[in-house]
Amino acid sequence: MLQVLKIGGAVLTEKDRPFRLRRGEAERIAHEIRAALNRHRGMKLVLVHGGGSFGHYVAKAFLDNVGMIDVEGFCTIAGYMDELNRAVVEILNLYGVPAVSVTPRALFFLRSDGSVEAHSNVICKLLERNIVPVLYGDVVASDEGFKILSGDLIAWFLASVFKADRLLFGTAVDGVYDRDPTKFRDARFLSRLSLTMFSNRSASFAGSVRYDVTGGMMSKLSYGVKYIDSVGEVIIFNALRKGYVYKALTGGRIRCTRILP
Ligand code: IP8
Repeated sequence: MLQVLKIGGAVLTEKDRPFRLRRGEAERIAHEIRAALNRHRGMKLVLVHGGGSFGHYVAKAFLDNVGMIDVEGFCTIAGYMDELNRAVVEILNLYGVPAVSVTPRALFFLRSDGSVEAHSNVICKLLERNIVPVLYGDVVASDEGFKILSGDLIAWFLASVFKADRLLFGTAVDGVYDRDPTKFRDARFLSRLSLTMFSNRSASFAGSVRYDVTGGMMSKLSYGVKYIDSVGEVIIFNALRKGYVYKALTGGRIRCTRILP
């Protein structure tokens, strides 16, 4: 069984304080991942994490001040993402997860039409050896200079290339609502959402932060339209709820939104 788990930056970092890891959450999640690997010995797992108050914060500063990601922006954002990734991988290793960092900017190229080119074979070789590759939202070369490649897109892309049995998005909210629940008290929680039915106006998301440069929940859903047919189960759930990462990885019952073709 192969699973791709994306953990959002809002789960792993303090969204209102730049460059702050939520160490307690990262440790709990690492512990839950180890427990899930113990339960299902043959499980292959790809981890992807978001940029949170590391990558998004710095990328926004460059986009606001320079209007683009120039060479300095590329190197600076890369540095902060590496720092976050280093901390995450260290915690995973501490809890016994055989995790290694895989730097997306060394494998991925973003074309101007939004499609992705990648050397995903390397990741395949790691999975065959029971390693847990840890990728992350990153800055990458594109045919229009440098661009931000969201961890969500990486997760969809790899889940589709590897025909993953499950693609799990661990976010800081329970899933998708028909309207923003922080603004509308009658917002309805969607336990299932069909991407064919999905329209950019009908679904909204609580918890997107001011400096999120990759578009939060809306992008997460729209990236999926291209890839969903080659992925098994796709679930958006709240990774801040204790035990949910473990349950999601082991097929337990959780409050979540199931994404359907
Ligand atoms: O949080 C964005 O990744 P995401 C990464 O998965 C950067 O969208 C560098 C802002």
